[in-house]
Amino acid sequence: MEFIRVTPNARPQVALIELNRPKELNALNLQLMQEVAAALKALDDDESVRAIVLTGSERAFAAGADIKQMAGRTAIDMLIVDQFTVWDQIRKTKKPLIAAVSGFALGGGCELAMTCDMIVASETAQFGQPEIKIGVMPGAGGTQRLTRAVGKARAMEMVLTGRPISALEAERAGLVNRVVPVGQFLEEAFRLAASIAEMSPVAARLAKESVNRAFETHLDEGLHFERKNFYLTFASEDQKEGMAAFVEKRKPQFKGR
Ligand code: CO8
Repeated sequence: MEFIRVTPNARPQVALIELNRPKELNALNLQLMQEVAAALKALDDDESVRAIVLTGSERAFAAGADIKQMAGRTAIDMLIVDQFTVWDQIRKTKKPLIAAVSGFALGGGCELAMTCDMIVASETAQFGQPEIKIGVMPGAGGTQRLTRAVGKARAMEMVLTGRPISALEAERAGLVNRVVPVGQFLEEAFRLAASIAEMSPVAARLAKESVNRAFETHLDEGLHFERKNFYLTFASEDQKEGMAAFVEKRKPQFKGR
């Protein structure tokens, strides 16, 4: 891996992926995105990992897609490179994925954070879709995920003016889970990940799928999907263990089976 660092057990059962292209503020070139997708796939397959944290540096989560790599491309070059396949792979990660964001999360960087399941932000984080300033528009889900997260009025303003919002604005708008001092954002993300890692991995996977379904379908279909996944949790040993532990007044030991 050239542009990322992967630590499978950064904390017990919690993996860390760090974007590591500091000179370019973690600009997302195709190779970096391919590395992230490959790392997520490997961590998804690793039974010792139950939750994943994705972070950048204190200065920048990521300042967007790599403008220098894209500048000379034609539409057909973009079509042939088809960089969104790799974004689709990232979106399909089964384990809970938390973005720990400090500094710039702009353009593709904001879109990458929003592709994660939750966002923990440092006070210095800023979220924006500045593509309009360079004559393009968001292309990796920005117009869709941002609008769902912060509503039409705010999303329109961000996408049409390119103005970023602060971490606190993002928290108030429902884009991020919590904002903490800059020295604590990664630890806070680990804490959140660790609290999920204690749960049944089977239930976490089915619950994540079900929450995501809420963005893709109407209520009746979503409720139906949820019900099937709910029934499926009763096929797991973890359901037996979780409920037995409650009755016996002890802490459950979930195995992911
Ligand atoms: N691409 C390439 N290089 C970048 C990028 C970027 N997005 N952002 C910063 N860099 C580079 C700079 O060119 C500079 O390199 P060098 O030292 O060689 O000149 C280095 O990083 C440091 O940057 P600055 O000197 O500009 O640092 P400042 O602190 O002055 O400014 C900013 C920081 C405000 C973040 C500024 O760098 C900036 O505005 N960057 C561009 C932000 C942007 O427009 N992002 C959107 C890009 S387009 C996009 O994301 C489209 C996504 C759609 C699909 C995704 C498909 C992959």
